[in-house]
Amino acid sequence: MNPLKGIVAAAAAIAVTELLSGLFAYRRSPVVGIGEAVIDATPGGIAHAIIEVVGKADKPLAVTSVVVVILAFGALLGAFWNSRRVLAIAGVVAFTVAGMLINANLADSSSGQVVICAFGGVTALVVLHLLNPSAPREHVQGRRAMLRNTGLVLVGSVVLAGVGRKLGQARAGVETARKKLVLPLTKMTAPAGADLGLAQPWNTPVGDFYRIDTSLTPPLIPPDEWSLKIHGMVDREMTITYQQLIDRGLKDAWVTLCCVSNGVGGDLIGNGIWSGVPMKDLLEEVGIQAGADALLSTSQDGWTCGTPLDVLLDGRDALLAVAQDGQPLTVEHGFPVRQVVPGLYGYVSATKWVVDWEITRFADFHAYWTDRGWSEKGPVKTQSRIDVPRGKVAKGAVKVAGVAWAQHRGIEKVEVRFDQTTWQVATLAAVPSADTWVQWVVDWDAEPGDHVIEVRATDKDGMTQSGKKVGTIPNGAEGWDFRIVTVTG
Ligand SMILES: Nc1nc2c(c(=O)[nH]1)N[C@H]1C(S)=C(S)[C@@H](COP(=O)(O)O)O[C@H]1N2
Ligand SMILES: [Mo]
Repeated sequence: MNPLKGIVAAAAAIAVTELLSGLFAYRRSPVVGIGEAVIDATPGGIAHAIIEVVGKADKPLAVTSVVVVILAFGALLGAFWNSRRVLAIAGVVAFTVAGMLINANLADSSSGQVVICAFGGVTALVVLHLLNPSAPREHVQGRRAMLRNTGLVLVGSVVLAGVGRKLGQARAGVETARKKLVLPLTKMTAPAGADLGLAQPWNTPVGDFYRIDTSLTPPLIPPDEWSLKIHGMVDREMTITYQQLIDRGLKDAWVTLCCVSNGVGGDLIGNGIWSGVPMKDLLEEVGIQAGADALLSTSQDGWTCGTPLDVLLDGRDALLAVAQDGQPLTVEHGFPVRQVVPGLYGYVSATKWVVDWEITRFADFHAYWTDRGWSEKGPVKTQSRIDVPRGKVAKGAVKVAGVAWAQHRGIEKVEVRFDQTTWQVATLAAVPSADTWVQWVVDWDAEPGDHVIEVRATDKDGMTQSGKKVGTIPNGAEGWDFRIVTVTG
């Protein structure tokens, strides 16, 4: 009886993880993630032999094996749940942690996926507890009821897992459509001399790119169902489809995107090459009427932002982007179409999953974040960050390096000072334009002891960052980034 309860608890755990993965539109559920890890870890020769036998079924086979192992482990733990409770609980915890670690180490894992594993572990414990009566009297009376409950949990698990799988198919469908796209894209690498190789990569890998949005589950839009409606204070309304957008030809631009919520020294910033259609071209085509000063863009999930029209029309690389780093956008970063506007914080410019443009006036609307205490306009503030060293270093020659940004104005100069003495000018790496961050480096002859390193940047308008600290709300943080470094003798 008890091994059966263990199997049911394991099934319930799997069901919960499947359901949550489906609900939140994760690329894959924890069980599928473990299956993929198993495939990856299988030595090439063996994997090849298996594929020869089972053909394309290698993935379902791996996933089924993972399910069987989890259920078997459940049976084992269920068997000694009553006799060796602590050991059984420890077993569930260990198994859950292992699942979390495997999922956390997948190439494109997300923290949500890892959290879902934990929910699975908790579910297993709860079900084992509920199905095992603590008092012997209850045990005698409730045998029948217990059998029924076990059956109910099992049936419920199968239903929930099915619902989760079904929901997950929506994500899978969009992923397949994304993979099938053939866009006229050329893979570009960072311009020569931009990456000093000392700190974070100059070109942020898509998988490491910060993600900020209000959606619990990202919109899933097949490209052939996407269109953008342009209306409001225009001479000619227009609706453009994905194919029409692509057919206009794509322009590539290196642009550093950052979030207004990025505190001094923070990492809500990333740089990449974006490909898309200049927003200016579309705006000129619809004919903007006199008096309009804003583009109110809306995403498929109803998020809104207001962008000044003059910025969109001044010739900078404001793009209706379909690709990042030579690949169609990922679902999380706005697939199939998003905006990227150099020089403005994301909350006033970078609408992901954009489907509607209204040409209007700032006086006539509030957008998502301007309704919640953030400024109507959000030009990026000049900022700099120290990336290395961190913590302890050995005395002698040390490279102090980081990044600075003032998108669309450009960085003129970066200065560093040690222990609040005089500022010294850093060496700047190359940049393709004023729209990206720039890496900087200073050579330091580190003496033993604790040292404070501070950085400040000056933009091409001649504005030098002030040391005065300002918080992120309402329009971006200010102040110098600093590091306290211990130099050992
Ligand atoms: N639809 C939608 N687009 C959005 C947001 C959002 O919440 N919903 N957040 C914005 C904010 S605040 C930022 S900083 C950028 C972040 O883009 P990323 O997640 O691709 O880095 O997206 C912007 N676009
Ligand atoms: Mo943001």
